[in-house]
Amino acid sequence: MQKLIITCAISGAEVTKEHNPAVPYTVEEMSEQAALAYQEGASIIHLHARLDDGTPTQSADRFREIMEAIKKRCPDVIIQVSTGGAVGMSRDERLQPIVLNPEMATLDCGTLNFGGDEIFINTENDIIYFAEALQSRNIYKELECFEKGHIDSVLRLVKKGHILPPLHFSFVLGVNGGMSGEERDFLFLKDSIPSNATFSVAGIGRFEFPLAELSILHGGHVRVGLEDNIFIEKGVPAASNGELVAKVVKMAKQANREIASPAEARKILGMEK
Ligand code: KMH
Ligand code: ZN
Repeated sequence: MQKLIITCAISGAEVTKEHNPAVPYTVEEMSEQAALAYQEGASIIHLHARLDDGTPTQSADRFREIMEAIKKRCPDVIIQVSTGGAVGMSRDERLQPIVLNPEMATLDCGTLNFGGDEIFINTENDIIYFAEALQSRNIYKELECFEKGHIDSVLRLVKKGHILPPLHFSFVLGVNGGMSGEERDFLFLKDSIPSNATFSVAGIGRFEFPLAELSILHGGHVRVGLEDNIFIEKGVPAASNGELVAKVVKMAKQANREIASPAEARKILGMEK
């Protein structure tokens, strides 16, 4: 089996310090949380930017500051910029950080309810627009799929030539409004992608660790982090992103799965240009 690539989603756009005080907002906090995750075994940092008061922003200047601070502490880590941003942002607002030519970025592959009145909009034309923007800059895409229909959309757009390989999927399961994160959901998605594609799984809330375990056993990769889940175990807030990563590393060891370094992750995902 391939070595395990661990992504850490350190902050997100929705979770706040009221949920867990370790959620980073400032440049210093972002780089500190990224370093803790990296030291424990994360090779990819999934990055949203926030202002010092926690407001989500897609400002390229803010991303630049955070990325430079992270690279100072962990020079070889892969930074995966979010182009999802926060619900309600326009296409071009969301795409701002790609002017920095990050190594990797997310490509959200369909619309879904996001709880309450929120809708995270990704129309077919949005997906094509984002794919072309990333591909024209040679930025590696992680295909974020929140349900099976999103995978089908990707495969249609691959056939039409809008989305180019390599295909690396992220199944984000357990969002309030998206597909649940039970074992059968995971197996259905895993079996729905081409056999030469790679995938990672991000379980939201209580699905984080059960899905991590399944992905480890089935040859997939794993994303954890405070964006997705704020507890290290039921009712116990995680002290840091590092603690969440360390728990996955322990699970991987028990399953005899080695952890990929950033260089190994680049090879596994076919990122070398
Ligand atoms: N914050 C969500 C609305 C991504 O990073 O690409 C979107 C999101 C997905 O987190
Ligand atoms: Zn995100």
